[in-house]
Parts: sequence; structure tokens; C-alpha cells
Amino acid sequence: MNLINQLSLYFVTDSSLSLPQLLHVTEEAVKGGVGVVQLREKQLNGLGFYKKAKALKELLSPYNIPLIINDRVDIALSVEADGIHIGQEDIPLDTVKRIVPSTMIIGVSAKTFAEAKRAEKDGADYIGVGAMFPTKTKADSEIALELELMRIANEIKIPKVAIGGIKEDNISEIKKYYFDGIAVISAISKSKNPYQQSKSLLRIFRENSM
Ligand code: TZP
Ligand code: MG
Repeated sequence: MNLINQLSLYFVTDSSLSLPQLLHVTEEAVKGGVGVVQLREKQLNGLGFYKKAKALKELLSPYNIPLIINDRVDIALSVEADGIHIGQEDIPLDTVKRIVPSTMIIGVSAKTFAEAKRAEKDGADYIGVGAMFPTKTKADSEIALELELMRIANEIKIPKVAIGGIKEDNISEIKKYYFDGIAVISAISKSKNPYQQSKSLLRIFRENSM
């Protein structure tokens, strides 16, 4: 499958899960239709991050699901991850591009049109846009402004994934921005049935993308 289709349902990992829980939830989510997984860890040291990345890579490889590493280029390289995701406060995109293989997927977080445009110009493969809704998962997240989202929708041509507080019952509200996918943490990680939840999120997103 190509990246744009795989991005339809993008699971970002929940650092509060133990490794066995994380592997279980991720596998169920993939069986339910998640097409891309990002390992996001803000507290772990290098060894802990590396071990989780390695375990996830082993889980995902047979499913042909790309593993994207958040923030840490060194971890992405050391486990031969499929991609790296950087924010506005990480190593700049042009520098990341000089370090990683040209085949590596590079995603960039953007909250404004200017950030999105720069990411596109500098060669990002996709952008993550948000926060769309209030969320407890990322304490410092700010809601992206409607005007910025509209401009991103109209003028940015690279694949765009929405993130932040996305749940089954608010997907229809972001239909107007023509996103290529939705990225979620808690909707899947805190679900009693990550398999069914992923199926449902993907179905609702597709119904709202026509
Ligand atoms: N970036 C913007 S909001 C967010 C990130 C990583 C958290 C998304 O988590 P949830 O639980 O899907 O709201
Ligand atoms: Mg970051």
C-alpha cells in the first residue's frame, strides 16, 4: 500500500502503557486497520526508547506497517525504522534529511499554515496538523486556528494527518479540512477493544472523506 492510504488511520503510542500492553494494543490496532504506527516517548532514556522501538519494529515488520520514531533520529537509525517524526522544536528538517537514508519517511508537526508550508517546501513526506480538539494526552497542546486549518486544507499538497483529541464522535467535524488521515493516541490506547475501535475509527473517517 502507498503511504497516503496507510496514513488514513495513524496510531501514536501511549507512553503510559507497559511494553507488553503496548505490543498487544498495537497488534490489535493493526489488525483493525491502523496503517502507520509512531513510537512517541517523552521520558524514556536512550536504552529504554531503543528497546521499545526494536520490539515494535519486530512486531510491525511482518505486517508491512511502517514504524515512525518521534523526535529521535538516533533511535530511528539504530532500529532501521521506516520514518522519523519531528516537531517545530526538534532538529530541523533539512538537517534530518542529511542524516537519514533518502528512503526514510519524514513527518513534521504543524499548527499553522506557515509551518506547514515550510515543511512542504523543505521536503517533508507528510505533516501532522493539530491540535484539532482539546486533549489530555499532550499537556502543552494548543488548538490550531480554523483560519490556519482552512489555508492548510486549500494550499498544502503533501499528505496531511489531523491529530489531537480525535474520537469517533468528532471525526465528522473535521471533514471540511480534507485530511488524508487521522492520528490518535487515547482513542485507541484507552479503548477496551483496540481492534474494534480501530475498525470503527477507520470506517467513520472513510465515510467522512467521500
Ligand atoms: N500532538 C498534538 S495533540 C497530541 C499530539 C501528540 C496528542 C494526541 O493524543 P490524543 O489522545 O489522540 O488526543
Ligand atoms: Mg518532537
